[in-house]
Amino acid sequence: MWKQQTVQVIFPAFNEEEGIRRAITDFYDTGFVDEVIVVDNNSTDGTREGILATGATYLFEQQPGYGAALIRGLRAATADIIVTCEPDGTFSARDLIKLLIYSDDYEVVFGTRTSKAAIWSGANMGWMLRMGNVAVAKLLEYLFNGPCLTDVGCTMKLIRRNVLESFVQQLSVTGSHFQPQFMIMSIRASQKVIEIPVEYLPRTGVSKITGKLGKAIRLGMTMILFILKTRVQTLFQR
Ligand SMILES: Nc1nc2c(ncn2[C@@H]2O[C@H](COP(=O)(O)OP(=O)(O)OP(=O)(O)O)[C@@H](O)[C@H]2O)c(=O)[nH]1
Ligand SMILES: [Mg+2]
Repeated sequence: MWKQQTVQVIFPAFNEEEGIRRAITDFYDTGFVDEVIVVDNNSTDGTREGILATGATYLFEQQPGYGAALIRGLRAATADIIVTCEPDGTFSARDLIKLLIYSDDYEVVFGTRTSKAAIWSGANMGWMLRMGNVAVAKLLEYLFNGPCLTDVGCTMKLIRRNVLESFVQQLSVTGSHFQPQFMIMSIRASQKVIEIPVEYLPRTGVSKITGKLGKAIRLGMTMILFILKTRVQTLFQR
């Protein structure tokens, strides 16, 4: 609960047995979280058992993909304030408080993992990944007249339910380039969007998306094409 408003945290999880329990308890331990919802995306390790051993709500999404898991969780959300994050040890539950403080004045708060001082030693945010994220974020910012943006891959975000409800059924990107669609829809749905730095830590468990540079570059290109295509589509919508 944050100032009489309910708070839910959503985790997408694909084979995250190493970090899942700790991530769930860390968020509950902040004292502000009413419910952690974990969307298990066909995990074949002990993720399911890990979730069930905690007080978190277990959801299952059969369609593979980072976006598919997040969309399932976002559509199930009922709280006043909804926070998305990852249960892989890369985010700090303490940062929830930073997002909540901003939620007093903003409807949507994006985290950014590219602030140099907040990147921990050993975190997967080397120069290439950092600059790539900033560059693609700037493209999105300029084409959609957004707030200052420096990250297109950060899962740690906060959104108020009234804003989320205005576009949640239109979310369609089930793959790893889900975040640009979420960001574009948020910017188009609300004037009160802001990005703030969050801590970025080394991962526990195995990386599924940006752990390999080749994969990260391919994802960056997919995001650029998605942003350009969406901008062209919006020209015809007005
Ligand atoms: N790749 C992938 N991730 C999924 C899927 N379903 C849920 N996830 C979760 O989505 C989150 C993002 O995947 P990560 O492997 O952490 O990718 P990343 O955050 O880009 O990179 P690292 O954290 O550095 O490994 C994790 O919490 C995954 O467990 C899926 O089908 N595919
Ligand atoms: Mg991750």
